[in-house]
Amino acid sequence: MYNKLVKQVKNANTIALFTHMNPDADGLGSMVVGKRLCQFANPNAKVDMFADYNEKELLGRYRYLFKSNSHNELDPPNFLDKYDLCIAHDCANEKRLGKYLSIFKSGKVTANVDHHDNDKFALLNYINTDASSTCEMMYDIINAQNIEITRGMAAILYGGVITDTGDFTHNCTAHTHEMISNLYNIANPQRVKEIFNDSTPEGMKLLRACDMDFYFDNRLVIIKVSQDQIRQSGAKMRDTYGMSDRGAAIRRVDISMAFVESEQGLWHCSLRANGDHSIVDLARMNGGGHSSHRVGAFTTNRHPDEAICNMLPLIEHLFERQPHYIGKENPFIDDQPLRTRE
Ligand SMILES: [Mn+2]
Repeated sequence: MYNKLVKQVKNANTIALFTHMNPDADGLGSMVVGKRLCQFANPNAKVDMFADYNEKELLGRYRYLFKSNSHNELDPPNFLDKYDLCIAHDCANEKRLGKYLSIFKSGKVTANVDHHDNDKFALLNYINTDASSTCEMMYDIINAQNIEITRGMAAILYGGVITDTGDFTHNCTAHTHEMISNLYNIANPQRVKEIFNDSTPEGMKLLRACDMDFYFDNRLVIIKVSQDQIRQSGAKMRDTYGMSDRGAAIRRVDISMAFVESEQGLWHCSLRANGDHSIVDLARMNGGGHSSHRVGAFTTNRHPDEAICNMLPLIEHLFERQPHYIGKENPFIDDQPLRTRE
């Protein structure tokens, strides 16, 4: 399936790798693994990595993904105007490339590896919306190429999956768990979790300080985090990651929305749905995207209250069409007699 891409890597003298702006563990991780794969397939190629990020934010746990714990490997000063091959990782659309979009577009050949509902903005598009993460797709590429997974790569792939799935709470399939089972003993999962641990004292203060409101008999939770609240708690933007997962973990909640104000005054909303509920239409009506019916996001310049007002009729309709999920089945009890395997 990835043969065309591998052929392009082998033929390219210069390769540029990209991930989305303000990248996360999956975006950066899949790109770093991508670099190792490119260097293996084509040892003579020049391979550069680009990510449009806010320096302050990234100078945290993500530095571990790079040699000598620094981001020096990113955004090289001596980059080229044109690359033979440009590959985007974990980018749902070309806007997500931020200030590096023009370099990406300069590529003689462009490629796109992603697990979101994707615009297919490249020449070669590898989109798998069933994958938990782009790291899961990199794992499939590694296997398709019959390459042995190193300790470092295993840790990166493991980290990408746990962060993109909220510690295996959403977007996981049997294949995801199969991959994790193959990585687990080589990845040092305990240390990976320590590095990507989301909780800080300031983050917990922020959780206490932010607005959290419940509607529709607790079926909808809306969390709002303003820049003032972030500042007053001494928290960082990364302390706001995973807020929507926290909302979705609350009993009776069908849909969780977390609005976080950016330093530029925009509001980024991440959406989560439980059961068979879907956030797809809510993300779409606000010009956002989704990686599954349970996970999506959008960014708006309107105040959350205004955005919420606009969404209320649709939310009401969603809840009317689909009542609150109350499981009747007891998954722990069965009547099957035991027997030995054939
Ligand atoms: Mn991802």
